[in-house]
Amino acid sequence: MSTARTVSSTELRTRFAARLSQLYGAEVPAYRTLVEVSQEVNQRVVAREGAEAERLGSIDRVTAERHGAIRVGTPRELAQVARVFGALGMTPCGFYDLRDAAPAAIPVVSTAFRPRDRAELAANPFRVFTSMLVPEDRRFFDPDLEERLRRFLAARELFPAELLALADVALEHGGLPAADADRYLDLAAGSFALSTDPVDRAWYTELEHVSGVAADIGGVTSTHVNHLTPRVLDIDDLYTSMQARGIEMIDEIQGPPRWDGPDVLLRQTSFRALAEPRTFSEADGTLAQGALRVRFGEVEARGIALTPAGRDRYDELVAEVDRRLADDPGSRRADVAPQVWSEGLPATERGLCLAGLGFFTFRVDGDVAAGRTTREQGAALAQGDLDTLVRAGVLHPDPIVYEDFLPRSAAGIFASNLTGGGAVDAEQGGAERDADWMADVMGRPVDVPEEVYAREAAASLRAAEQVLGRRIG
Ligand code: OOG
Ligand code: NI
Repeated sequence: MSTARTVSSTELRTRFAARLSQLYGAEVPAYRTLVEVSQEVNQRVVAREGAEAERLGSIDRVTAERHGAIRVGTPRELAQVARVFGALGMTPCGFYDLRDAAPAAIPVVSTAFRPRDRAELAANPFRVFTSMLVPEDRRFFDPDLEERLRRFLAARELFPAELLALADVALEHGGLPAADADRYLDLAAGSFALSTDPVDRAWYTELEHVSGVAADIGGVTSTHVNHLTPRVLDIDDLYTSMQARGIEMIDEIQGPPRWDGPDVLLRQTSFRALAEPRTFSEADGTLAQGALRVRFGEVEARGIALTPAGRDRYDELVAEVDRRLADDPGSRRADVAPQVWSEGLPATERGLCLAGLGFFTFRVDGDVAAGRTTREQGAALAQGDLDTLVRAGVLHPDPIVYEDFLPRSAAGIFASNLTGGGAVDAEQGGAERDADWMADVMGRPVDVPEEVYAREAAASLRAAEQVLGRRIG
């Protein structure tokens, strides 16, 4: 009997994430070490903290969790990527402009494809940070180079037509028949493998003078996974454990510091990009062996999503840390940052919630739901506002994990892994690119991360109102 079983988008995503992990592990053996050490770290944290360790995600989710990064050259390619990942239940979320990101400008704009809903994230949280080159940007490319880049990019096909056709079927039906699913996964994973095609040395080098990322995108005829990032529960432990295995890490952990308060947003670090053998075609037509250093091993720890007010506070703290470091050149970031943070951010989850700085969902207390309220809780219910209900223990806040990215960290990781910064002409104008432009190119909306979190918080309050039988003000 033939089986007409359908493989859902969710299952396709799970299988694709596993395939990509296999592929990247075969291509970059140090990634396997990173995954191994990540798992050791996570087990240590669970042993040390018990249930607390799973507060920001079950250990099963965290163990399976990866984000990939890819880079494409044109709006057409980006629109194709949207179909390939759309088939896996991943939609664009967030717009990141890295062209003027400190500390290193990169000629790309980016979004992340990810499952939007909590349940889908829990089933498999795989996401892909996707950057697109902006050859029109005069700060990086002159008209002549832009023209040659466009011609080069227009002549390549990143994805086979069969893959795109299957993607459209999956998008329409929410999955694929089993045999098509296998084919889809083969073609999709194959599209992100490192190509063995010769790299035109002169062309690659010319682009590299502008930006290493420009060369990685526009200097080759295919795309590839740039990195595949596991999630850890203790990134400081990971960092020292990797060093202990003799793997060279970038200088710092990017993002928020280690401090005594709650983990927020995203902390990331990576091992240095490795020299990978590649074949080059030389000006005289001969082939030569060489190496490129473009792929690295990133790892991340995730914390609580911040509200726009929390995000403003975060940006202020980042600026304040930089200011103090500049004022006192002898000081160390690892000392200054925790100090600045403890002055500027509540030291508890509940404090973060009550200050309106973090995103939380709200759960009605079990006793209250069963009709057993204390006097204080009764008074809080009569008053009905969120703060009072939380303070009285009628509602328990649960943190919403930050599922997105941080441009500053992204640029920091880029920068730490590039040799030679490239040349940016700050006098020249940049091409207008924003989330609407990107949505237009892809023919689908780009979600605003903070709106996704706010909707989730609001939905939990509506559910709590149902339980309590009254409105929460
Ligand atoms: C993407 C860098 C951004 C992250 O985790 O912030 C990123 C790239 O190198 O192409 O992946
Ligand atoms: Ni990344």
